[in-house]
Amino acid sequence: MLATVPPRPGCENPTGGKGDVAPGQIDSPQRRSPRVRRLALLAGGILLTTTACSTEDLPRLGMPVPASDQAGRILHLWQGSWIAALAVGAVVWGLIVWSIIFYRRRSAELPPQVRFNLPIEALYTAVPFVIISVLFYFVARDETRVLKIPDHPDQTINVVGRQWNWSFNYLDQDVWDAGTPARPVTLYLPQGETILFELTSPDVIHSFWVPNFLFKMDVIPGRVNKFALTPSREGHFVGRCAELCGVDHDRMQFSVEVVSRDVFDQKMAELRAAGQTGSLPRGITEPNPGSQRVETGGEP
Ligand SMILES: [Cu+2]
Repeated sequence: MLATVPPRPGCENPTGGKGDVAPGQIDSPQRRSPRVRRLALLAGGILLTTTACSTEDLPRLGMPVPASDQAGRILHLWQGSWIAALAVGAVVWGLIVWSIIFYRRRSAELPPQVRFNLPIEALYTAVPFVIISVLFYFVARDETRVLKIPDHPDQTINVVGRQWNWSFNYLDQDVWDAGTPARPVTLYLPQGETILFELTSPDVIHSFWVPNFLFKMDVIPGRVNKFALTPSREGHFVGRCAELCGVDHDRMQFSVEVVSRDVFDQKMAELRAAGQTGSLPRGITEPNPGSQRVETGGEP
C-alpha cells in the first residue's frame, strides 16, 4: 500500500490561494511569450556583441602573447574551443535552471513516469557527434597548416635535445652552440624569416617548447621531427623541455632571442670567431661539463 505524502505548507492548493499566479496561467503562451521574447533579444544582443569583436579583442585565456606567424592561428583555435565550450555550458546551465524553475514540485502528485523518450535520446546522441566533428575539422585544418614544411626556408636549425640541455646547429650558417644546465644556451632567430627546425635526440624523448610560439614538438631518438615557423616580433623568450626526460629534466632550459637580421649575423660571426664552426653530431653522448650532478656522479 502506498504511503500518502502529506502536502507541504503552501502547496495545499496548487491551483490557487498561496501562489501569486492564477491557475492556468503558469504555462500559458500568453505569459510565456514576453519572457521568450526577452530571452531571444538577450541572445541576439550577445551574438551581435561577440561577432562584432575580432579575435584580437578576446582574452587569451592563459595563452602567452603570440610571437610567431603560426601562433596566431593556434590562439584562434584555442579561443574558438573556449567559445564552443562556453556555448555548450550555457545551454546545459540554462536547461538545468529552466528545469529547476518550471518543473519544480508543485504538489504531492507524482508526475507522469516515462521509461524513454526517443527524440531526446536521439538528440543527445547526435549533438555531441556534431560538436566533435566541428572541433575535429578545425583542429585538422589548423594542424595541417601549422605543420606545413616550406620548400625553401630562410634558415635551417638542427635542435639536439639531450640530457640535460640543448645544442643548436645553425646549418645554413655552419656554426653551432650548446648549453649545459649551469650555462643554458641561447637560440638566436632572425625576425621575419622562416625557420625550419629539425629535432633530434641521442638519448631519450624530450620536447622542444617555446611557450610564446604556442607550439611544442617531441624530440625522439632515432627520428627527425620537423616543423617551421616565422618569428613575428623581436624579444626575449624562454624555452623549456616539455617532456619528463629524467632527473634533471627541470634544468633543460634555454633562451630564445628573436633579433634583427643584423644582430643575427653578428651573433653568428661571434660563434664563428669562437671556433664553433661546423655542426655538432646529432647524437651527443659525452657528459655535460656544467652539470654538477653528472660531474659528481651523485644521485639527486
Ligand atoms: Cu628533456
